[in-house]
Amino acid sequence: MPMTTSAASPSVSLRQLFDGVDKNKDQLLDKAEVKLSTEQAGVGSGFFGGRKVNAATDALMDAVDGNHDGNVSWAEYQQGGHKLVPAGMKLDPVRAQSDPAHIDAAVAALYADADTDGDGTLSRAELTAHQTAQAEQAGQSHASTRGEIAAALALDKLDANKDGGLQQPELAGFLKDVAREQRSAPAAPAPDPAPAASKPVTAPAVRERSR
Ligand SMILES: [Ca+2]
Ligand SMILES: [Ca+2]
Ligand SMILES: [Ca+2]
Repeated sequence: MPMTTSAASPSVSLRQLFDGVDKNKDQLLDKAEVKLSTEQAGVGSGFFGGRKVNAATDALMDAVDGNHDGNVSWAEYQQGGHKLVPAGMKLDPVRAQSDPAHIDAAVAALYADADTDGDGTLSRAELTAHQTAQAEQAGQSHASTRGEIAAALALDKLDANKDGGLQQPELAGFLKDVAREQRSAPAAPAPDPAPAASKPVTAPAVRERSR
């Protein structure tokens, strides 16, 4: 079992992440705030910087704005925080809520895959390469851009000790906090009561067997 030696919190909490984006402190993240936070993470460098920022902003809003009203509430962030995890993690958000060891295992598996020099830290290059490969495997367009953006955001937001790399306790601690918040989140609002077009339930065809 790894020893914990540092007294300071080794990881960022979901609440800290939310508060960092909520510049006007109205307890809602609007698109402009998410965009600013994305720019500040360094996503906007390079020739297509503006487009990258817009794409990343849309993706982030889409992931966590549960009711799609253009604002992300703290409750939505609590419920959707698990969607902010690096791509390719074998993390079951339901299991994570009751099983911290599941989170540790998922983080260890990610590092086994992505920490190619094995120093226990995901560097920007390692994160970019891993996230790019994940996007490629998922058949997504602009995989290398997606990889760069994911790495920039992860390092800007989750690098609690500000050493420029992501250590396992930084990621595992954050994910455990995400799981805690999801567990304590108010239930998602009930879906629209309009009846969904119900598919006729067809009984499996009974095959008569004559003997
Ligand atoms: Ca706000
Ligand atoms: Ca490394
Ligand atoms: Ca770090």
